[in-house]
Amino acid sequence: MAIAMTEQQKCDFEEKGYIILEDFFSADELARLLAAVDEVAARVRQAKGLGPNDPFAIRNALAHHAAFLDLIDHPKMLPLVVDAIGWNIQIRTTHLDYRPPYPQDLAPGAVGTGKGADHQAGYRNVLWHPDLANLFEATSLDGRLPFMELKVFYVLSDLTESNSGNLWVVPGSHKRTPQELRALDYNVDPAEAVELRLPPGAAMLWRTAVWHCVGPNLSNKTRRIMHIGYHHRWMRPTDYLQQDPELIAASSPIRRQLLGALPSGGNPLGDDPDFHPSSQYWLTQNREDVPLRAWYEERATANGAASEFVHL
Ligand SMILES: O=C(O)CCC(=O)C(=O)O
Repeated sequence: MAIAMTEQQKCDFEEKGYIILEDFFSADELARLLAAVDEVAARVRQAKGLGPNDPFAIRNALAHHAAFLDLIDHPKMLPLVVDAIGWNIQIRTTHLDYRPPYPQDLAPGAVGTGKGADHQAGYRNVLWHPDLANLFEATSLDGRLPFMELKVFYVLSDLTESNSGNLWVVPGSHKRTPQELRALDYNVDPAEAVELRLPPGAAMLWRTAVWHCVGPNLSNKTRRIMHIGYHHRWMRPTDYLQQDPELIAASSPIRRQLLGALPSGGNPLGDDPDFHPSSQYWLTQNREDVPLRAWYEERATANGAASEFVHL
C-alpha cells in the first residue's frame, strides 16, 4: 500500500518513468543547498586546481556536506521513494553536477551524442543512455532492464530555459531495450525526446532505466543539480564499499540503513556464520537492521493497511 504516492504519480512513474514535483524545496532549504554547493565547489577547485569556470562532478556527494547528506532521508521524499522501490534499500550513489556556462566560442555537440567540442573540453556531452544497461546486456530474456534502482533529481539552479544544462528524457523508454537505443546509434527521434525545463527547487523521482542525457549550458547561469540514487540492499553500491564509520556512528538508524550499514551492529552473515551464513543484506533476522520496514509499516497501517504484516 502506498503511504504517499497519489494515483496520478503511480501512473506517471509506471508509464512515463518519472514524477515531477515542482516547488519541492522551501526557500530556506534551497538557500542552504546552494550555499553548500558553493562551499564544496570552492574546496573541489582548490583540491583539483580548477578555475571558477571549470565544470566538475562529484560522487558520494553525501560525504561532502551535511546539506547533501540530509537529502538521503528527506521527510517529504523518503515516503515516495519507499512507495516506488520498497523499504529494503540503501544509497547507491549521490552526485553533484556543477556546470558553468559554456565559454562564448565553445560550440556544443548535438544533444545526447557524446561528441563535440564541448565534450572534448570537459563539458560532458552525456550520450543517451539508461543507467546500468551495460550490466544487463544479453542477460535478460526480453532485453529490457529490470527495475533495479531509482534516483531523485534535485534541481538547485534555474533550468527553465532551453539549453541551460537541462536533463533530457524519453518518456516511457524504461519499457524499451538498451539494444534498441544502440541499434538507433543513439539517435533518438526528436519527437520522442523531452527537454525538462524545471525551476530551482524542483525534484523528480525517476527510473534510471529511462533513456536520458544532458544538454549544453548556453545560459549565463551555472547548472547546479544533484541526483540521489537508491537501490536494493542486496546490490553493491557504486560510490562506497563502506561509508566512513564516524558518519555511520553519528547517524540515525534509518540513515545507517541508507548508508549501507547494519544498525544493529550484528554479524553481516547472521547468527551462525560458519554453518549457515545468511547475508543480513538479504535475509533480515534482525528487524533493527532495516528500520525503514517498521517506519513503512507504521505509516501504511495508519493509512488503513492490514495491521499485521508478514514477518519472514
Ligand atoms: O547530470 C545529470 O543530470 C545526469 C547524469 C547522468 O546521465 C547519469 O548520471 O547517468
